[in-house]
Amino acid sequence: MRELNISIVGVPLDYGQSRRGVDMGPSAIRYAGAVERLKALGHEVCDEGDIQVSAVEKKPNPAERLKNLDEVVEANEALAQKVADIVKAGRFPLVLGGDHSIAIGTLAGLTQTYRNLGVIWFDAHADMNTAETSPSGNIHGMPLAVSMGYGHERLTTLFHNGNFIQPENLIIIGARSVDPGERELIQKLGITVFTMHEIDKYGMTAVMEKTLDHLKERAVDGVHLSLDLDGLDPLYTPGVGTPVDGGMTYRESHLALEMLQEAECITSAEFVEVNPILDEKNKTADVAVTLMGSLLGETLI
Ligand code: HAR
Ligand code: MN
Ligand code: MN
Ligand code: MN
Repeated sequence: MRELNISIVGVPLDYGQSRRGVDMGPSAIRYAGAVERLKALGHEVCDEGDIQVSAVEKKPNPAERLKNLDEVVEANEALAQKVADIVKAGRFPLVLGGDHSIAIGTLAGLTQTYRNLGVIWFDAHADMNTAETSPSGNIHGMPLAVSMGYGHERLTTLFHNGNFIQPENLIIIGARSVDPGERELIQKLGITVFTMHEIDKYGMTAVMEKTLDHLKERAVDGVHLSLDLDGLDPLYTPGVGTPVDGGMTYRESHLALEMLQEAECITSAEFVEVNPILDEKNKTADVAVTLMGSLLGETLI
């Protein structure tokens, strides 16, 4: 097993969507024992605390197409800087959300160093809307589009050097709720998506083998795992803001992450959308931490 120097960064941001509470995700994940679990695996772990998020609750402005754009930009700029510094220090960034809009900052920070980054996106959703296609105006439905250079200018230029994620380097796993505009962009860019249909049909083992082969062919210089807890079925992770039935099981998701661990390819990760207010006894944060264990070295025997 690789022994890593892990830097944990919390991002208590809930402005990328409309349900309050996901800002408590980092606390819930820490409470579920993330640091202890990773240390027990032999990693050196430094909890770097939380990115500061504006606490001002302003009234929603219906004229604004993108909800809370200023707040989302501000937090993501700070996150991008932090992640860039962690990578430059030779450490492994482990980001705790917060809603999925924080992937904008994480990826902007990573691409300061990685020139051909691979991204594995576990999610019920494609998160590939733009201001024009979004049915909600929620920025957590947009981070993948932004990271490939599509979307509101303030988001695509955030802490950026123009080094976007290549569409060929992205793999989405677990999708089952995709909007019409997202589908169009997926087809236009030729994104690899393993929906629940492919997982049902071929099994998770084959899906992960194809994922790993694809990233190898692309000769990526790093692989980021962005794991939205709503990728799992809400039976296992009820504490998320936008649950969608028919998701990955507990064992399927663990198998996937165990295979990533065996391949020793992951260079950064984030766990997002844990909402303790909607959860049952911190179950979703507990699952997040067990998944971190599988990703970072735990074996059953
Ligand atoms: N696609 C819908 C939208 O854009 C819902 C997005 C929900 N996204 C997340 N992150 N929970 O995956 O509003
Ligand atoms: Mn808040
Ligand atoms: Mn998401
Ligand atoms: Mn999602």
